[in-house]
Amino acid sequence: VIAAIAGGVGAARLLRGMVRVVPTGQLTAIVNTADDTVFHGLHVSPDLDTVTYTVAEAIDPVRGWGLAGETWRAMEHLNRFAAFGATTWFNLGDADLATHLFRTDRLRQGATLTEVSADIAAAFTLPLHLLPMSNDPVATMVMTPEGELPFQEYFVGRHHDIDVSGVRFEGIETATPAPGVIDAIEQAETVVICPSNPIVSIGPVIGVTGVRESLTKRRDDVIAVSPIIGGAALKGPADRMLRGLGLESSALGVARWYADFVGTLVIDTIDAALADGVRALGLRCIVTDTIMTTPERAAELSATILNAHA
Ligand code: FO1
Repeated sequence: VIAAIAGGVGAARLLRGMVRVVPTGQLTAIVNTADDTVFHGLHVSPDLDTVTYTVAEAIDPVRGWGLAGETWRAMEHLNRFAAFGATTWFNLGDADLATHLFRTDRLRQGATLTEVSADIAAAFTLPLHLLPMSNDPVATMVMTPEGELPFQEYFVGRHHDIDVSGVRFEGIETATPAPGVIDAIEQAETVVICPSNPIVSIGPVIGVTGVRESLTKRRDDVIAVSPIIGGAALKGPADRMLRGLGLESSALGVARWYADFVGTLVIDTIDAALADGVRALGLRCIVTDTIMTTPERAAELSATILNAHA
């Protein structure tokens, strides 16, 4: 059994490969929910949906979020209400709306996010267990020169094109792990930390009560993939965020950030020169191609990760 700690696009691409090398039902993805928010009264869970749609081969390949072949009629009509305060900067496609209607309705009826996520995963016939990190609300808040912004206002509203000097996760102190999260970590042969933003994607999951401790106990069996390649993030603001928080934007910076609870770091061939520095921090280091241009490449990377630990 394998457990994976996941954020959005990078994690989703690795998981799409991992389901090709791990038998059905033997993989549990524990997904960040601190990006979750409410728009138009609908509960949006971007990372859960990005993982679901990607593993289901239903994701829009260009945007990296939302469904392929999407239409936007509801959003176009929403513009009529822009002058009356409707939120028009965050886009929910017509088909994506169905996921949001279902999730929101179920939550309002009293289902937990764990239950709804399992139903959505089943509806998309995902061959993995999809777990939110917590059923309690956690909200990433980003400190910028213009004050503190909720995560989606920073990421989508401001195109993450604004300096970040701090990050906090509202609600994290009291958030308990969703059912199955700690068990998955404790029982997995290998725990994989996906190549997601270490601060705002992996950070909240690690911050949920007990998660960091249970990883630290299994440190030898925890393998992380660096999301920083050649000093930069492939997608998103992870590199600028690390620097904004006074950390080094490199695979070595990631190694330092993860050293307490990660036993092995996978870094890209481009960063081969950093391997000795990673090892000097007391981590094992695997150097390989980590850029997942195709699902086949993601499957190869998954096999490398899992064999490294077998
Ligand atoms: N990202 C955007 O850049 N613009 C959007 O309008 C947008 C809408 C959206 C709707 C549903 C969803 O699941 C994700 C969506 N995303 C959008 C992506 C997402 O908000 C971010 O990429 C993640 O939160 C960062 O991991």
